[in-house]
Amino acid sequence: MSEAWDTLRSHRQDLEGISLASLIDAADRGQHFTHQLSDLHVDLTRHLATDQTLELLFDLARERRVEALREAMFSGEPVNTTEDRAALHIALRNQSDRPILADGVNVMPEVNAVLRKMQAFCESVHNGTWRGSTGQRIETVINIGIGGSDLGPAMATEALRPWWSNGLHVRFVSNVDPSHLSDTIRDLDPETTLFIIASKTFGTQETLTNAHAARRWIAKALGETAVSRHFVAVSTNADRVAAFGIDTDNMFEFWDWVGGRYSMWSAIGLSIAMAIGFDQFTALLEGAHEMDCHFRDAPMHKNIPILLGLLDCWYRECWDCQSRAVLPYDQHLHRLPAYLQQLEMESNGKRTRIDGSPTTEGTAMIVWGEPGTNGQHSFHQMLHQGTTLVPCDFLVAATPTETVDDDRYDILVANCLAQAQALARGHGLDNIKAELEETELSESDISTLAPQKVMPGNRPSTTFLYRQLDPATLGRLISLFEHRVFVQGAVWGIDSFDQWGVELGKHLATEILPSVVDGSATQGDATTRRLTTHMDALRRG
Ligand code: G6Q
Repeated sequence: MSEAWDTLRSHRQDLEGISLASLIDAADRGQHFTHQLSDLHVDLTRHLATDQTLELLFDLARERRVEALREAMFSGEPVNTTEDRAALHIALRNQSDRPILADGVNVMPEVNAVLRKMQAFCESVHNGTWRGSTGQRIETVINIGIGGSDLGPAMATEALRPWWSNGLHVRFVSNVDPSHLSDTIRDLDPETTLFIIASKTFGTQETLTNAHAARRWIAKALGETAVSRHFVAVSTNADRVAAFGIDTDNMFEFWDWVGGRYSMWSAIGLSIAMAIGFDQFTALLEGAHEMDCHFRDAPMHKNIPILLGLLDCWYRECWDCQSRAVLPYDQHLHRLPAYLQQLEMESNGKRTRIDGSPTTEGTAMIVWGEPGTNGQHSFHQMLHQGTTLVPCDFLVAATPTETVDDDRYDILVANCLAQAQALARGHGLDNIKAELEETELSESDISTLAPQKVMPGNRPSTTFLYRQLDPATLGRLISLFEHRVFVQGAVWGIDSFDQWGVELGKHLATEILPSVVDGSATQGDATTRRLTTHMDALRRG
């Protein structure tokens, strides 16, 4: 029972037939619907929401104790209740050095010590003090990790490609499909390649299997003794790192209070720091910290993560939106949708509340997307005219990260602005008919064609506009998305920091593996056994 939701549902009925165009055109629309943090401008004017909607959403946030839960997270309380852990990714970028307690202990000295160790290691690779076993300088770093130990660093290193320095190249291997590793190392020289094995548990099947394969590649070319110069680890589990054969002096630690998908700010970000240099990695942390302070301190009506999280819940519950599209008009953000898929869907794709009761509202929306303008020549048709309402996130920088000698970048920006406007305002039947009447078409052709061209409009979007996609801006953006997910989870009453839904599949894969290896088809249910039999027949040719 939720009084706030009941009121919001009936408010939604009142908005039936509302015109987004008229909302946008109101003189004071910018007042409560545009927000700024440093150079990050967030435009919410194209949302199906009025000032009253926002007030009712704030009532919902009060009812669900969003601000109190936020404080609990910042204070190191075990907000990951099902695992009895704090979720303190905010400590990893706490540039103020304010003490932050987990289990009553200030974590900042440890956090800062690991950052210093990462810095020293980055510098030693960059300046050639750290070399491969044959004395060659390291030219390529490969991060082997999966899920939270891959998606954040992979997204960020791609996003910050223009900041790559020191001549190092960074690549990522995540999939246990053997082709991922072999495609990644095919053109590389083992003598100049360094592997970072990134795994919180150091027990993940895919990562360890790939790590062993990489180790064989190094050992075959350079001998077993070379392993210590070509492998470092990022983990919370020193025993397993040592058992793999990596000297724990070359292990970068983090802690159980860092969730995998919230870990790119920890030593899991070593690959990012390797690519862009430690100073720029620090700028990334500073940007994130700035957003953390904003999220913690700003009142609800000015709080960007709170506003976005509440609007997400509004669309999910009151407009039956099943998905949200993430549309970066920024090629370097091409891994952002994949990163956000994990952040949002693994955090909030749940059906049970913290207290064990079933949720009564829909939870995580499906997050999907592609960079613009590519998506325009593909799925935007559905965004504009489909029967499903999909709120969209547009992201665009005012200036490109490279010098361009023509108008390609302005074309990109104009397309971004045009898409959001077209979604919101659409194109009505009367105008279309009037346009077609100027052509040679007959009246009957016009009456058939005109309805096909109608763009209903009223389709909501957020525009994130920033000066340039630099490390601090990326830090602000990603921290904003993390806190937006926190707000959604708080409203839905779920634990956003666990992921029990991934366990059954892992367990079954372990059970089924032996019968895939020997072709006996003895494991799994009838369909699995039938498929394993067919697989075996295909393998035998
Ligand atoms: C993230 C999840 C999950 C995790 C991977 C890798 O929040 O917990 O994606 O990051 O399963 O786990 P390891 O880092 O332990 O290898």
